[in-house]
Amino acid sequence: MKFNTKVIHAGVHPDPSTGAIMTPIFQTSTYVQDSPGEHKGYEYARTQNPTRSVLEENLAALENGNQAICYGSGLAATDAILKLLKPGDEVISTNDLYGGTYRLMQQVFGKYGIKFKFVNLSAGGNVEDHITENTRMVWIETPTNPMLNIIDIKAVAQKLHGKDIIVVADNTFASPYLQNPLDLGADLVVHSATKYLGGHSDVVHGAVISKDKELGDQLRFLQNAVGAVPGPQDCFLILRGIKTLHLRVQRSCENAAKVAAFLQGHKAVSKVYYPGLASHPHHEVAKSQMKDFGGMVSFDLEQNSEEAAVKVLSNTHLFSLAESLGGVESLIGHPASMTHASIPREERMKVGLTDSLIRLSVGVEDADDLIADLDKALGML
Ligand code: P1T
Repeated sequence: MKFNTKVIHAGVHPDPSTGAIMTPIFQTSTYVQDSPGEHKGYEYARTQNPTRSVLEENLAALENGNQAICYGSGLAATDAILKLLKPGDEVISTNDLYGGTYRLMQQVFGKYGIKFKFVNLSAGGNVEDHITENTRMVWIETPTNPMLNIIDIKAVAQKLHGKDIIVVADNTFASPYLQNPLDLGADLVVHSATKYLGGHSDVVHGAVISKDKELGDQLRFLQNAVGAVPGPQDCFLILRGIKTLHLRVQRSCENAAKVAAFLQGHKAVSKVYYPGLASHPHHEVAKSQMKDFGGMVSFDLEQNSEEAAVKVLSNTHLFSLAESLGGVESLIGHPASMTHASIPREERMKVGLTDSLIRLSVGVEDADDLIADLDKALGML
């Protein structure tokens, strides 16, 4: 089955009892058994839920994985993966990543004796320079949030081949429509399904997709043992969102390319970060591992102050000022004070995350209207 068919059909079958074409929301906490241990495959809804099972089968197919395991948020999915580790283990992570992931690693798992090294893995990266005998995981986010750096997943995975190191790729910014990290050598893919998978800014959700059965089984155990499971209604919403994933992401990419080109030619803008621009330092890597370049664009201002950024953010109307991304509507954000506020200023400045950096999630509206909205706001400077 090709991708555009999988989004609609993989794992999804009409309900056998009614013929309902949409997967029902199984709003139940438990299942009646004929006698102890004699049941229809479902015992308790933390352990199994049929709406969730359909979504998990669909997601495994979209990422070409062996199994998918769903959680109540993207960070709950990240938490589950980090729980595969034990005290003393080390993780090599990209130095430019979602602020909440950084916070979870440093402020939560750091307390349990797990050590994180945040390094520049852009393009090929020198991951091998950072490996010690305790390294057990490499955490890749690509494109990165919010600087839109690209990490060469295949190059990193090849360097780790044969070593007892789990390669994780956060595929939230690309979505499985644009990039399939398991095909490039990653062991696990993590998604904040809140974003492109859901696509309508109405649900918080997360998923991990595993290629290796043993790793998948360990995560399945953790899903039940820890219990950060999503509700069935949320699983239904993600399933419904996925049905138009290919159409939405395609339009977002087209719009983002136009917006990036406009910003590049604007005198108030000093830098545009978009992997689709030929001037992007990792454009060739992006071209080789992604189908298109995504709907996220960041840019910096000639007037490099927070006040200038706030002026722009406060004067757009179609771009709504909000955290999150990947919905049909366009959003604008200020990473330094919003999504990445938990990263110390000196750390974020090292990767170019300045006080004047602005991040856009380009939606599926008309590109001309979006550009006119930005033009007006930038004209206020
Ligand atoms: O918000 P949640 O569903 O828990 O997902 C966390 C997460 C994980 N990975 C990446 C790359 C993310 O961007 C996020 C969430 N990010 C935002 C809310 C944001 O505005 O960047």
